[in-house]
Amino acid sequence: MKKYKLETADLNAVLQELPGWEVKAGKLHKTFKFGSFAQAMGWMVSAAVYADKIDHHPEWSNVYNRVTVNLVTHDLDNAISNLDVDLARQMEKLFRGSNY
Ligand code: H2B
Repeated sequence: MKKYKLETADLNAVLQELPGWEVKAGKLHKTFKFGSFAQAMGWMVSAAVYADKIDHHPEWSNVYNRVTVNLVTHDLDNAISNLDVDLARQMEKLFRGSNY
């Protein structure tokens, strides 16, 4: 998929549809909270499979049942791109679609 930087207006529109996401330190950011460590790990594995499929990889960290995610596009000089939004949408879908 072709990657392109999102302009501020487009980014703001996208943020309206992504609950809990914000731009923090220039990155698309959210902390997900799960019911357990196992659920957090399961979600991370599913998200990682998708990330690898689209060849776009998150910056993220886990502490027990929380996963903090920062999405940015290194190849576009650390801009937020359509691929960051694509990955954020999939993360939401996986989060909502499971019993987290
Ligand atoms: N992930 C992220 N977050 N940003 C990138 O620019 C990026 C990536 N580039 N994953 C991809 C891999 C690139 O290095 C490969 C060669 O397609």
